[in-house]
Amino acid sequence: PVVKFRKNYKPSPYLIKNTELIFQLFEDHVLVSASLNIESNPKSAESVNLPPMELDGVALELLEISIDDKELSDSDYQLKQDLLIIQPTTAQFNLQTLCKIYPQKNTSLEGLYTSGGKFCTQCEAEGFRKITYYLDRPEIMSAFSVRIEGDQQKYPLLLSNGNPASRGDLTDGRHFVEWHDPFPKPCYLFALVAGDLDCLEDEFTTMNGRKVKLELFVDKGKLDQCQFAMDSLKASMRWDEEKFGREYDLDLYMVVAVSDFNMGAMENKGLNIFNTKYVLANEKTATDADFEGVERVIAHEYFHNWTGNRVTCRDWFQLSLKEGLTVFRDQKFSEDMQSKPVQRIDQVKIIRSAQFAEDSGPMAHPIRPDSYIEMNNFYTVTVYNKGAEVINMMHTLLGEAGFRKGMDLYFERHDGQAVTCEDFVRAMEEANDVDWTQFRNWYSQAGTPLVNVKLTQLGAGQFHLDCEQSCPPTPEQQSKSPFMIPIKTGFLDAAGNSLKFKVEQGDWTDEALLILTENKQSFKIECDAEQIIPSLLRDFSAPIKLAYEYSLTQLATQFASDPNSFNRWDAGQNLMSRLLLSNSPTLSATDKEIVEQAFSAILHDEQLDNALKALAVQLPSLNSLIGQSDKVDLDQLFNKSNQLKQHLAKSLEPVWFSIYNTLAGDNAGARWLRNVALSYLLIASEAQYFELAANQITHATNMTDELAALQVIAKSKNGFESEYVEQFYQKWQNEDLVLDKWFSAQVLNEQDNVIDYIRSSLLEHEKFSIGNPNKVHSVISTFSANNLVQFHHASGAGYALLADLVIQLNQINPQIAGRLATQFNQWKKLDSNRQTLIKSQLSKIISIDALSNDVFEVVDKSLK
Ligand code: HT7
Ligand code: ZN
Repeated sequence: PVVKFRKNYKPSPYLIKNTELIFQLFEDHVLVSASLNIESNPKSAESVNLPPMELDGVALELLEISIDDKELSDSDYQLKQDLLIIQPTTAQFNLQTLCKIYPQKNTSLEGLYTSGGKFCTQCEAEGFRKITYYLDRPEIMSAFSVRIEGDQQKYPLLLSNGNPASRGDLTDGRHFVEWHDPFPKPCYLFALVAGDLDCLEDEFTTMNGRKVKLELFVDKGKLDQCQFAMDSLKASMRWDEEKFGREYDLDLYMVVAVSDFNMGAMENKGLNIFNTKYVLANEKTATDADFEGVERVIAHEYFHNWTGNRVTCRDWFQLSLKEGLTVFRDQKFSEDMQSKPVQRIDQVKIIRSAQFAEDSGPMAHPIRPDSYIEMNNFYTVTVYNKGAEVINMMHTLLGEAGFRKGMDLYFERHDGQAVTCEDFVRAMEEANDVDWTQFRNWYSQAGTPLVNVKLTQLGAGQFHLDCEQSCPPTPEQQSKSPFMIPIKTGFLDAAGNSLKFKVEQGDWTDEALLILTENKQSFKIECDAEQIIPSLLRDFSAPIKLAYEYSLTQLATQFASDPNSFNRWDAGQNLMSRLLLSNSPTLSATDKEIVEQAFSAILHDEQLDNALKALAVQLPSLNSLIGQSDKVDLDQLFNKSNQLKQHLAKSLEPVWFSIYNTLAGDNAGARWLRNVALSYLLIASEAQYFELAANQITHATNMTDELAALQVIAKSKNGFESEYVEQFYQKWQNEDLVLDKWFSAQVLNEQDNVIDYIRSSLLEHEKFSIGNPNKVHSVISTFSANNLVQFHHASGAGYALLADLVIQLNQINPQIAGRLATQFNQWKKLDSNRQTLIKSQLSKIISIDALSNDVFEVVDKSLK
């Protein structure tokens, strides 16, 4: 495997000005003709000498090749592993190729493939090279014209990017459509879809009065699950106009939903392709969380039209330029559409459970990576979510108006270009006249900074807040320079009331942004109170770990009354994490009581909304506890977390019962809290409360309640044999996305026979398909990421299951196999028995024949 380095970037010696493609679709193959107008690149020093031109191509059968209409002989070109090499003789020429490809056999779901009888594409990051020979790198921006020919009956719809230019009939029952995209684009944004689909049509009038046709294509019979996605699309289009002044630029916006898809969705220009999971939703089939997912992903792909498509990445090391920024934009959109603190808590949970883990594991990388073997392995929570946190810090530092000024300048300067993260930072800096030399460390350094904070009282009303930052070594980066860290801070009195204070010589305030730039820094605080409780890192103002020695009472006070909703939730998490991660093997009675009382106060707080209550009374996830630790005693952690859940379930049983019985589940927050109550009741006594769940699954009128009941039933002692689990299957066996939920609910059962059950029943089930990433995710990723008790079973059976699936998928779908393999990445934090077991599975994987680059890169780094 070849490692690519960011520092070795060189501009391409050649450009492709125009790309004309003809696709002839047949039942077992596709013919692709390409006509490329090529020019030497004036920005490349080498190009004056007309060096050999290397075009990328993978699994292509080259049938014809000519330059300027003259057919090349065998000696005029070279076919090497994944490359076609030609020797240009002029600075401008036209290259024509004809290739044969086999999309029906393409299980990698990259390039052109088939899903449910239709043709579709996925070209990001490097999938276009599986379609035709090309300069498959994002800085090559070309104007595309595409003609698609296929059987009229099987493929009445023939779609590509841009606007339809012409269509007509051919012989043998075939027809064609031609498309032209007026915006030059990198080939990773190319898309083609051919099939027979239903369409939901709508229209959007832009801020300048232009009419845009909106078309949402789904499998036949699914139109009743489309309206929410369409509404979300229109809301996103309006939001981007209002918040960022960005208008849609084509006359047509199409979204196609397919079942077999490696990620959530893809922002191809004018023709988004989506995983059905992020399009199809109605009350009966989708949960409240699913609706939020649809809204978020529809928005994310739409926002890419400006942050990604109009301004794209120069090279793949710059991925966070478009992804971090677009995640930031979809997060702000969701905050405006839903509850802001609830959204922020969800965002932070992802950072703490998945990103902190990545940052402390073998795959740690800066948001702008320095090297990669397989680019697909770098679509990570670091590039996406930490990338969004870095943008969020800019937003915090500059304020809404300053941030907008920077965005405007970025678009003004770079519209139509392929640029770098540096270009983005510079636009922000120059629009606001600030110097962000140090801020750039967030782009170049991996790892999660830790800030230790201490408060000392100097005299009456005079305090010092001493901060010390450090960042642990990560692969390839042993020592780190200090980061610029904005810490949003307030102070509370012992009763939890917000206090006025002054920082240094500043004005009296009840909230301040402390900006840490040194390794050690001290802030002088004036505050007219005896005892003050700092409320630090409000709204998670930086992606760091912060340590402050709160007493348990102080945390309980903050949990009860911090005016910052995020910090209020966080204090509860902090309180529980402290107890669960302490060295002591069990929880003391006082520990349990402190949490019980804190929960009781939250649940009886009439001002607090139900969604925040639901969040506040859930224990920190095991993943976030592991993600935050350097070493972890899993057995002790599982034990203590069970003890705490049992205690809270039992001691607050009447409260859970009353919530369950009195709360009308007529909105998402209420349904959530009521279902949390149900899960506590089943922990308190399965025998006593099983009937509630049985009754709920039988009479539920929406999927949120139906699934919540299924989850507790499937988790119960006789979960696998339960008639309700079987009834759920019978009811939903033809609804693919609901079946994914059915699979997932079962793999969360924590009893010892779950692994056998997964192997013998679920993986062998007629509705399970190893080629479908949603199914693999429902069963294997859900099991290994969310059933930690069984995944980490001391026998090693959970590890063997995951390794077997990685090996099975290695050839079928390397991208998914690589992603699955990352589930082993936390192994160095575990005890030596588990370390040995995982290491032996990793060694087994790395020694198999024909190991893909995707899996090799992950496993090799993990073993180092
Ligand atoms: N920009 C896209 C990233 C992507 C992808 C999507 C689908 C299948 C494979 C993929 N590889 C990379 C998705 C996004 O961030 O919007
Ligand atoms: Zn994206």
